[in-house]
Amino acid sequence: MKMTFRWYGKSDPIPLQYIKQIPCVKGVVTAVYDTPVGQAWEEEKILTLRDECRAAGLEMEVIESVPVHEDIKLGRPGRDELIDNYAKTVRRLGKAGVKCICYNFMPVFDWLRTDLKTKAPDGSTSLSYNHERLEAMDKYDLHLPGWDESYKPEQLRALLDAYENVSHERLFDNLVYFLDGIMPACVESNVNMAIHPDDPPWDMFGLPRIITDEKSYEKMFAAVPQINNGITFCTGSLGAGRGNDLVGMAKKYAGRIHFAHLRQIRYSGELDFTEAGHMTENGDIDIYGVVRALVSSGFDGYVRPDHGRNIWGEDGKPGYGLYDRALGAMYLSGLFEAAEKEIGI
Ligand code: DNO
Repeated sequence: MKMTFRWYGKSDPIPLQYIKQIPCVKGVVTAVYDTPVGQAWEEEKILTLRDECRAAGLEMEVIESVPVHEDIKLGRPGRDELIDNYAKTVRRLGKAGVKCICYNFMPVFDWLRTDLKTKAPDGSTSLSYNHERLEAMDKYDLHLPGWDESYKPEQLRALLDAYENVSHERLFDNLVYFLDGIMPACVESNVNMAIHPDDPPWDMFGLPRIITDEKSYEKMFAAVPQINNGITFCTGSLGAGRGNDLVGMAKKYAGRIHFAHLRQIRYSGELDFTEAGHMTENGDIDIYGVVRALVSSGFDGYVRPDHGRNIWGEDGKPGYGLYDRALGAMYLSGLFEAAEKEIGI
């Protein structure tokens, strides 16, 4: 296991040096942020970023994310060129020492929450999701917390309309087409793809979501069996789906889990949840059980803490402040050390 920490590049208020000071952290998870989605990342930008991390004593072996262009998800005619560009980025990243790329295949939106500052009795704040509130929103006029309104209203409308005819099956076929297109580059460059589950793991605003549970993984691995086609095991995202047996999945997919986002949530309704401190006792996800299952099943990937609360007066980027994620990283490392010693690794 290698412990990592997400870093948003130069605009991140958390300096690399602070990250280096967290005793267990070996590397950062970052990205080239200024290249439009769909274009290949320039080699020079990748190397500059890597060297900046290395100068701070940190590896850059994981990228999160190389975003997938909507035209690939929609299966539009221009997709082949976009997939070629993606493959180019994969090759360049591999050459720079990157081993794992986290990405997602969620239409239009990435993760969604309805509140970014839900206050706990101890004064800390965290992200939360309320399904009724989400359902009450107008999908054409969205102001979602945490969602950088990257689309102009007309663009959003056109995009949402374009998905009207995209069923779950079609979206899945488009994922397979994409993966088939980039797998040769991944195999050659020794880069593992790690798809992030849909967050939360159910359809949103009528948009299909396809990476939600064990069935999705079975289907995806059957269609694209190469080991370079793997997953980001995000306990918070998958855990929001009450039917998901996370300990069982950690065991079953340990060899396919190239990256693990280990975080905690507490259920507040059938489809509602609030994010919490990382410890098992802080919420409803059996973090200890997941770590034990990963270790005993031979997991050898990257790990990062995820979505920290705001504590100690910090007013950090939602989910990505320093303090609580640092606590999470240390807690998780302790669990891994104990599990590994117990099993004799
Ligand atoms: C949220 C993150 C996601 C993740 C992407 C991967 O905090 O886990 O935004 O980076 O879905 O592409």
